[in-house]
Amino acid sequence: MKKRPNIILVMTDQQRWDTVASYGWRNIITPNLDQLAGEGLAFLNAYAQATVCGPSRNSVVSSKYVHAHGIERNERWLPASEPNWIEILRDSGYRTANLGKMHTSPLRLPCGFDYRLVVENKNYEQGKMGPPDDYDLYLKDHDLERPAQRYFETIENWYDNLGAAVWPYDEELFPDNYIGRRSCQYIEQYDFNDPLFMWVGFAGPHDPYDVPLSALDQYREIDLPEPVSSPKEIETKPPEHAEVMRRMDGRAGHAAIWWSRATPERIQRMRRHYCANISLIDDWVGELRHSLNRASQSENTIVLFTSDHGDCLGDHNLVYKFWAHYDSIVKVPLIFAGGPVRSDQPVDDLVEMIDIGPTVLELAGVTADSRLQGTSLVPLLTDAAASGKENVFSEQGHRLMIRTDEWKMVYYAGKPYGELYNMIQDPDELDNMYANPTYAVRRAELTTRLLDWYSDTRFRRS
Ligand SMILES: [Ca+2]
Repeated sequence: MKKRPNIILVMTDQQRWDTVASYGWRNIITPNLDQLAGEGLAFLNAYAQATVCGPSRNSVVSSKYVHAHGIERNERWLPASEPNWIEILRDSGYRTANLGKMHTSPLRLPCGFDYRLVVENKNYEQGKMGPPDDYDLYLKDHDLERPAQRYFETIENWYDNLGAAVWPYDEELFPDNYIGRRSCQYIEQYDFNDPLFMWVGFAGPHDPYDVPLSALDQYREIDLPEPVSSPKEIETKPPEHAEVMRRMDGRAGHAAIWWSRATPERIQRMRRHYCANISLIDDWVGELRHSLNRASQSENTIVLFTSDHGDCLGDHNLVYKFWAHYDSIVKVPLIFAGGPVRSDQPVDDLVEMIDIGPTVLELAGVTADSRLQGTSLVPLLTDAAASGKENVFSEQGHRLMIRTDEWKMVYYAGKPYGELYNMIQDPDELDNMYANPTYAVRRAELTTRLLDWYSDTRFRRS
């Protein structure tokens, strides 16, 4: 029997699709991701099924849309009756390991893994939100606690920083350094008698945008892109967009950002901190590959890099990800390299995060559960003539999004407003044409497609 490949899935938290230098922001420092994308294949239009952690990650693990698996918020997890392709891999003979963030609830749910090193969000609050995770226990050995909960109290003029902070402890204690180091150790200590599936979940670049000084130093002379927006934009968008920013302003707490304090310099600072965390993770992507090399497994390993959703970072006068389906939020990096994956320029085919599960199973030579709603990307990964999806979808609460090659529509259930963008002519999504009568037929056609998708994926049983 042919030796089955190891598969290493690296998932960051809240990393937008364009934060890879070779095909995104030219000034971000990501040499290892550039190399990975150069050796393999990167997707420029990979859509997350939801805009926050829990629903998005449950869609990845079950390969089902959010309304089909029903996990619509954080601190919830799939019931045992739902499919889980990690369990399928494990049952087929893979050793399955997760080091870092998964966001399961309860915290130590096996989720198909033989081994887990559980690390939650940077601002996870043990006691209040659940028991200590492995990172809390690690910090406790150093007589420390997670600092991110308290930045808003410990850092002077915190709300001027738009969430940016400098990591206050030894750099080796930074969560992503802990996760990266332990993941490399895991690879180097594993015997590889069985093929390995490893999910490395980094906690960054999720807010707070804290990062060790050595990573930040690389960005001292770098100007990152300014936010995408136009002066009157917010008036043409659903009123929720302005309302959430107004409500956060003046509120105290670890996750509040007071946008009234934003200046071009402060936004640059916020973006530099965010990117510096990505560069720190990029170093670990390189280290993971060195560890595979030291374990003599490079030739037989497929590496997959992605994230669970993005972050506006000021685009469209929004921060974070909760309130919209802009590409800054809902598109993520997706890179495959190794094994049968062709080496080619990034492709613009439309794909979805629910496609990851069927892809991994096919690469592993395992038959998929027929309940999975994603489509294997192996044809795209191996054949330049293959093509992606006609429509991709994402949802959050009462918002439903459809994207085609040319159009994106966001439907706000029960509301008289919505969003419609021509993604060819207006890729920055500034010109909302939802209420423009010229596009009424287009809007109706996209609405029908949404309804067909929603009904079909909700009730289809196989
Ligand atoms: Ca997340």
